[in-house]
Amino acid sequence: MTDYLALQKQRIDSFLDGYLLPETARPEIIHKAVRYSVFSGGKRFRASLCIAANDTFAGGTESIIPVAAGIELIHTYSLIHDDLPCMDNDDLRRGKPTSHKVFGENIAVLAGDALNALAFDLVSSAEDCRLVRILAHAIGTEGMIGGQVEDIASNGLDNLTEEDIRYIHTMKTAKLIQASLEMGAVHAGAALSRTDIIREFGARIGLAFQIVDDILDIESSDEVLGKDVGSDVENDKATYPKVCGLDRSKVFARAAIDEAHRFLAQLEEDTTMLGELADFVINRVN
Ligand code: GRG
Repeated sequence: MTDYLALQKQRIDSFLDGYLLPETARPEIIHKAVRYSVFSGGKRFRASLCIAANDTFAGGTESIIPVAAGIELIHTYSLIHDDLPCMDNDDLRRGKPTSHKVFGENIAVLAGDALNALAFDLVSSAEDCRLVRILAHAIGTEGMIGGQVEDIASNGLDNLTEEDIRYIHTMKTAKLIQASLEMGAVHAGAALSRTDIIREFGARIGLAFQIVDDILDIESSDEVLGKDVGSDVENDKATYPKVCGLDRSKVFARAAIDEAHRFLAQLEEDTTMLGELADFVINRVN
């Protein structure tokens, strides 16, 4: 699995290197900031899901790469904005100083905004407005932004229910992961009945991904994670371990991955890679 992720990362990074303007383009600071965050690391997990879903139904078409790269630009945008002083106020991301620490808050905001615009440029280049709409819905008020709003409002609260935390994680994280898979399947021309199964699969692995993120914030180290471990606890963030305890959080993550596998089993296509990506979610260390 790590080989597969490394290969997709290389394809995405090499495409983005050619697509993004050079650091010397005017105004230099914004192009430096965009490149700094895009090439600061990252597993390219969402892009890999998009490619794997596409390949499950269509078999290796290169035209998925701009679409998958666009999704990674949205993800990078969300990380830059999530780290801002007005959000989580984090100093470290992917083992490096966060964008606002290097370029200042104003440029970090604009770098995120620029990545959003560039992402839609890339996704729309596939000339299929269904892809644009799936992405727009996933990151709007009924998706990532909605989740982030509730996440912020939940800081410091002690009366969150399991339903609340499931909602926040589904919106904040799972929607983009689900959209990555759906976009891959739609691009490949998968039948609606197949795309529906992929959406159900994506919802489960997306939820598990954020639960595992919460767990790693407690059990990992700064070196392995590339960010400040324990910051969720320190900032009294809404997390699964806070609401359900560490052991039950692990049970919920496992159950979500098991459910995801049950959805995959409904497909007739070869789903080996999607299954391995689901297992990666629960086994990952960073
Ligand atoms: C960009 C639409 C938009 C909204 C901004 C800030 C914000 C609203 C939303 C934050 C969403 C967020 C940061 C969720 C966290 C998701 C998460 C688990 C990130 C880490 O993902 P990895 O592990 O990171 O895939 P790498 O570094 O590997 O790319």
